[in-house]
Amino acid sequence: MTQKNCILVGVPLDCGKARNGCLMGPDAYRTAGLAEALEALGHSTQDIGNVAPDPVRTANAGHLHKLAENIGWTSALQRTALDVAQTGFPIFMGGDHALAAGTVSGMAAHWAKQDRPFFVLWLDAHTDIHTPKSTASGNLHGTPVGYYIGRDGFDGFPDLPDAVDPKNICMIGIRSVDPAENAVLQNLDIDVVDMRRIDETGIATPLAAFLDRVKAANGVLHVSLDVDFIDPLHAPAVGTTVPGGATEREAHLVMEMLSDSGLVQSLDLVELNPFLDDRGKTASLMVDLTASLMGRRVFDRPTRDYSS
Ligand code: 6HN
Ligand code: MN
Ligand code: MN
Ligand code: MN
Repeated sequence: MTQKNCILVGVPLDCGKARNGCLMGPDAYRTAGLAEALEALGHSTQDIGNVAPDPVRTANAGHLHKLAENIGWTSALQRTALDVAQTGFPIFMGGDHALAAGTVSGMAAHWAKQDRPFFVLWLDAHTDIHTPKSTASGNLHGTPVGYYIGRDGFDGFPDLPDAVDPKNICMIGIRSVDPAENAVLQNLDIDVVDMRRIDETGIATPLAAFLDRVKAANGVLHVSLDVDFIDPLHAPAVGTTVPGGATEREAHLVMEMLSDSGLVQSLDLVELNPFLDDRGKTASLMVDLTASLMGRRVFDRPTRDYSS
């Protein structure tokens, strides 16, 4: 992989759900040696510290958990993404998945200005496509996809500069979908690769097909990696564990194929709750997966062509 200027952005956002702890995520990545791992691969790194949310007051949150704080983070992160994307490869160290409303919409706006088609790979047990109106839990970390594709119901949130086309989204690892999410997904062209499909075809086949589409469109790719994509056996430090997830090797293979593709331009690391970790093993795994994405290899082997 070509050498990148990695911009590490700390996002101690913890308001997307009730259980606290994701605010410690950025420091857990620092402690686990994310910058050092990237530098060992020849990349330059710049840790710009932690972002803070814009101050927002909103009445009428209803059953929504910390609505105003979520809105303040979305505007601050949209701005930050637009800003840092100009100088390097942003790595957003979360923070819970509510941060993706700001990071993904900001990256989409950045690439729209360059006239490049923008694609998203969503690695998660969940589809996170609720709106503030459809969420039953009231937890806004279940809504970022709904926001950045431009669904209605995000009253009070910043206007969406450039919506992401659902056709340009692939979700892999899916195994927990709420009824309202299932209903809206029936009418959208998002490629939802659930665990059953991974069992049936292996994880490389649907990923290779998606990467071919990105390449054919001369597109760029943002990756949003939720800790719960991985099986809780390997990655226990997350509040929303769902059994039956990707194995450690499946997760590495995804990252290695992404690295080979050269298409990825930005990354979210989300939902790490260090308070729930087992001697830092989840934080370390997330750092190792990022290293695989950024070019780390166990062995110099010829690149395999997965296209059919
Ligand atoms: N995540 N669908 C559930 C809800 O509360 O809306 C879970 C959301 C999980 C959020 O994966 O980042
Ligand atoms: Mn909270
Ligand atoms: Mn998620
Ligand atoms: Mn999830």
